[in-house]
Amino acid sequence: MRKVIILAFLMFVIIVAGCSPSAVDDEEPYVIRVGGGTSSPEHSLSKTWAFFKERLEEESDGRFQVELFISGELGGDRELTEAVQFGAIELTAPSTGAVTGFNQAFNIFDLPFLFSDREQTYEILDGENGQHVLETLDDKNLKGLAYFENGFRNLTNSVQPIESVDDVKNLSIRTMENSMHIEAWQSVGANPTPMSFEELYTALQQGTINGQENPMGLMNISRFYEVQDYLTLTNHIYSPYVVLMNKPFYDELPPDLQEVLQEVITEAQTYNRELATQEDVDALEVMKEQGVQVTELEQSELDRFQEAMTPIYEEYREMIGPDIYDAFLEETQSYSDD
Ligand code: TF8
Repeated sequence: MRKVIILAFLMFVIIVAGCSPSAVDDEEPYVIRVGGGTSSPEHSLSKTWAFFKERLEEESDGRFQVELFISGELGGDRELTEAVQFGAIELTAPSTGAVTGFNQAFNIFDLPFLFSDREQTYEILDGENGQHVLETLDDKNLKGLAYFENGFRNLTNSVQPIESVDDVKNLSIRTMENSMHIEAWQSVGANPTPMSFEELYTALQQGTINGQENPMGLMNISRFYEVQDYLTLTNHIYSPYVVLMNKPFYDELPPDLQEVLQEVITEAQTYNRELATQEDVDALEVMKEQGVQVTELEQSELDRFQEAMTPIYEEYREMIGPDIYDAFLEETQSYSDD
């Protein structure tokens, strides 16, 4: 309810601002309201937004003003993307898995085991193929600016160490609200329940579900180690964060400010990826210290996970768009041939 009130308030502010004469005054700063939903200011994404605010205000000599609403006060990934779409806020960075409802092409990133190496993944995301997918949002009122990092997803649960794909059977696992994620876990015999990230800790605590999967930085900062005893390093999906801006807002910026914005976003991306990479390493150590038992899987076992999830590829080719699908597979394939 609070979220609804805040959103309604923001809408009201927009309408009033739109009517006031100061909106046409060139001296007024452009205000970028950023929405976010990770659970802590210490998470790499929260730190990235703080960095972005500081750098953008500095580089634009105050012509941009950035306001942060990044503690989940405006909702989760889906609500925030909607809020950007209709202009209640200007900027957010959801996981790609949360954006497929806005454009099916975004399923490409969440194909299980598509990406395995960070540097190569960055090249693909920042290169022609990744940028092309951003453009598919143009007619959805969304301007895709860049990819930040959520990270490689790993599996935790509170029942037993997962040492083989057979151990996953009947695990009741929370997934993102995304059909591909649901099918991936069904294909290995688990019992997936989609729910928003905001509800996850409580659901694990109350035992409504007994497993979840996320990048380690996020699970650690969310203190999942308090309610999960076993971590298995599956790296089954790489979740990029896609940086989305309200398109009319972006289009109306003077060209020099669009340029400053792009430059600072690129700077923030580099900063974010360095932080997220280190956070992944540190998070594993903290979780071990907190008593989480960590299982590394034999390659043969990872192959079994991968094999079971393979039918998803063909199934989603049409939905993603054969051109995008083929181009990504060709590029990832060219890396694995090296
Ligand atoms: C998920 C995602 C989310 C993130 C977070 C809100 O599992 O990984 O947790 O996008 O920033 O829902």
